[in-house]
Amino acid sequence: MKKLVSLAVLVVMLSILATGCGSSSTADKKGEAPKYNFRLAETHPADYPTTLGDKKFAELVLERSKGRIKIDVFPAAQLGEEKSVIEQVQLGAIEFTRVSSSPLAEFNKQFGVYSLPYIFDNDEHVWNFLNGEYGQKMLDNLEKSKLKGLAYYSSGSRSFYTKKPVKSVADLQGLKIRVQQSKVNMDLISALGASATPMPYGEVFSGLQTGVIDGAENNSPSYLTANHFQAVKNFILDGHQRVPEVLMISKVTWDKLSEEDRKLIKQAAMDSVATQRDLWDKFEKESMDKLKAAGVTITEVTDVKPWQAAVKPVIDKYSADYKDDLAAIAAARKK
Ligand code: BDP
Repeated sequence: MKKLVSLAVLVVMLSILATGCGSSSTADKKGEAPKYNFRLAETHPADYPTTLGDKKFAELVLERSKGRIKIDVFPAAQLGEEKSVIEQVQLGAIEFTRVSSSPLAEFNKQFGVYSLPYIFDNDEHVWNFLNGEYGQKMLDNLEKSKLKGLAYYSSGSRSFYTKKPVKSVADLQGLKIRVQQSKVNMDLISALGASATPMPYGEVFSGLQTGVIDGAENNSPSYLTANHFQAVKNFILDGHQRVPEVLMISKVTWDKLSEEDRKLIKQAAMDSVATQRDLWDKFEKESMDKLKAAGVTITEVTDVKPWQAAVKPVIDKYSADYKDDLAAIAAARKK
C-alpha cells in the first residue's frame, strides 16, 4: 500500500513537472506556433532585476508578435560566461544577450569609455547620456562588431569589497583584486596600487573563498546575489564606476528579420527599460539592507577626491582615444 501511494505521488509529481517544463506555452496558447525560437543569455539569477527586465522584454515580444517570436531567457550563466556568450552572439549561435559594457569593450572599443572611473556624477547623469543621441548611436555602432545594441539597463555604481577592511586608497596597495575582463579595468586597478586579476564572474566566489583573490568590486545587488558577501565582508562605497548594461541581438539574427519584426523587437527592448530600472532601484536599496543585516561592514566615502586623484592616470591614458565620447558624456552633465 505504502509503495502504491508513493508511486501515485511520483506520477503526480512527474506530470506537474512535465506541464511546467513543456515548451507548452504561452506562445501556443496565444496564437500561432512560434516562427522563431530564440535564446537570451543572462549571467544573473532568475529573480535578479536585470533578468526580470530581460523577461519583460521577451514577454512584450511574444505578446506583440502574437506568439510568432518566442525568446527564452537562460539565467545564471547557463549558456556561458559573458565573454564567450558575446562570441557566440557574434556568430549567431545565441541570438540575444544582456551583458555589462566592460567585457563588451573587448569587442567594440568605444564601449570601453563606460569603464573609465568617475566620468558620471550620478544615475541621472548616466541616463541623460544613455537616452541622448550619442548614447543611442553607440548602440547602433555595435553593428561593426556583428552585434546590434537594443537598449541599456541600469547597474548602479561599482565599489570594492575585500577580505581585510579598506578605509582609503592606501589600504588597497598590493591586494589582489578581481576585475572584469577588460584593459581599462586592469589599468584602473593598477592605478590604485592593487594587483588586477581578471576572471569571469562565475569564478569570483570561489576565488574569494580560497584566497586566490583578496577582493573584488561590483554593485550591491551583485555583491549580494552572487554570495560574494559570504566570503568577504568589508564594502567600501567608493563608487569608482557606473558601467551600463546592454541588451543586444546578434547581427546575424537581425539581418534575417523583416523590417517589421526589427521594429517590434527594438521597441519591446526600449519598453522593457522602465521595468528593469524600477526593479533595479528598489533592489539596490533592498540589497544594501540585506548586506547590513548579514553583518557586512559598510564604509562610506565622504571625500572622493583622493580616489579620483589616484585614478587620474587612467583618464590621462585614455582621454585621447575617447575624446569625443568623453566630451559627449561631459555635455550630458549640464542638461
Ligand atoms: C555585474 C554585471 C554583470 C557582470 C558582472 C561582473 O551586471 O553583467 O558580469 O558585474 O563583474 O554588475 O562580471
